[in-house]
Amino acid sequence: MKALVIGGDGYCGWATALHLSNKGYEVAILDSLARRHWDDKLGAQTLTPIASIQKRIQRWYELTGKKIELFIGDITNYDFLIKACRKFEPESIVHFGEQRSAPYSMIDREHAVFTQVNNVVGTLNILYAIKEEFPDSHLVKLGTMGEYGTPNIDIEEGYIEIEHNGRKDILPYPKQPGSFYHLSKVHDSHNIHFACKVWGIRATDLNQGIVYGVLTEETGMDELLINRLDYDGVFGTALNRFCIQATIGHPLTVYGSGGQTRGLLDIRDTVRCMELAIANPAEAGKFRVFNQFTELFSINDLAHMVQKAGATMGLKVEVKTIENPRVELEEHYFNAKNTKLLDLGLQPHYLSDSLLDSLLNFANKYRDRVDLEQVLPKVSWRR
Ligand code: NAD
Ligand code: USQ
Repeated sequence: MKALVIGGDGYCGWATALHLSNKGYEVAILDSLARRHWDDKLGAQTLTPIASIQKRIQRWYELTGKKIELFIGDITNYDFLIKACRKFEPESIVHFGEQRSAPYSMIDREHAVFTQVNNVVGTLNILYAIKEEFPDSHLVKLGTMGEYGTPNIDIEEGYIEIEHNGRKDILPYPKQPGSFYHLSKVHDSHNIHFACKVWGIRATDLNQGIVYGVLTEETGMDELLINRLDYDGVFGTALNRFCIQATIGHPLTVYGSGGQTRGLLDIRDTVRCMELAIANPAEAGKFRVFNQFTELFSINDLAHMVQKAGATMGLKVEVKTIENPRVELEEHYFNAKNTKLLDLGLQPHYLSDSLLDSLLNFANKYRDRVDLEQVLPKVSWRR
């Protein structure tokens, strides 16, 4: 089976490309390398030193004898995308290739417009490439749990049965996203759903929660294969940031009251979910939605778990509440379903078991690379 991993130089994409290659898939990576450029412009670097994509792929080949083809270019350029697809002839298209930071999308008008054009146009081009020349290939697209927002009812997997004025229907679950980035994912979902309906495309939308950790079986094989670990106020996500803050003695930055609750998963489960989605493709014409997370935690839960795990390493970790730069509910109901991937065979890693191995130990090893200027948030939703 041939899998094209779009965004394969990024955090989830790199780990997934290696995992699929290890499992015997023929893999190609397509990436514009834009993320490295955005980091440079922000003056922020991943905590772990990552090699060039060419060196990473070469090292993988030396270690395993498995080849990964590379296409460098931007999927908003249809001509480039279709040529890469013609050359590789993918059976699965795994799409991670988007601007994925909520704060980045809220910097100003320019970044909001860029995020939505990059994400929505890129996905639309993929849908056209599938429709025009690869109608049987399966699109596996990364969505986000943040598409749903924080409604005061249970969150289903993509669809909800609604009874209204005596009639019933199963409809897309209502969306209340919290940033222009999260909104771009909602727009993608609508476009994919429509394309499935009118062209008979097969697609799976994986509404992923917040991913944590550095280590997978494959990225842990060699220092040159190491994955990125972002800790800055723009691309760093809550738990990854907390672990790095803990190792440098910076108080953990809980935004607001810390009652915000989210779905989370270990990067080792991300790669396994991708494998499961590809191995069990959606039917033609079907827009399938899975919620991809393994556990629910509030931000306060995460901070206290890091504090506790830090203590076992001799770290004295302080938790500090700072003014919330975002506009979001800080105390709310949150109960989301996540049974579809478990039914396909996912066996989750649990945070309580992996906090040290997959995160705090890495954070500690590379802590000299932390740029203190990047730790506090600078982007505000209100400005
Ligand atoms: P990342 O920034 O590390 O990787 C994204 C990659 O896509 C980068 O290498 C970038 O260069 C590439 N890219 C972006 N736009 C492109 C374009 N137009 N053409 C070609 N390549 C392009 O992000 P990530 O954390 O790996 O996230 C991957 C996907 O998973 C995103 O769609 C994101 O929304 C989703 N996701 C991530 C998380 C998380 O916690 N990291 C959680 C839920 C969902
Ligand atoms: N938060 C803190 N302190 C921090 C950083 C974040 O309290 O130092 C809070 C935020 O206010 C928010 C929550 O933690 O309430 C999550 O923020 P985050 O930056 O960890 O995650 P988010 O912005 O939602 O985005 C990340 C990924 C995105 C993905 C999303 C999944 O960057 O690509 O779509 O997680 S989800 O959160 O389920 O929508």
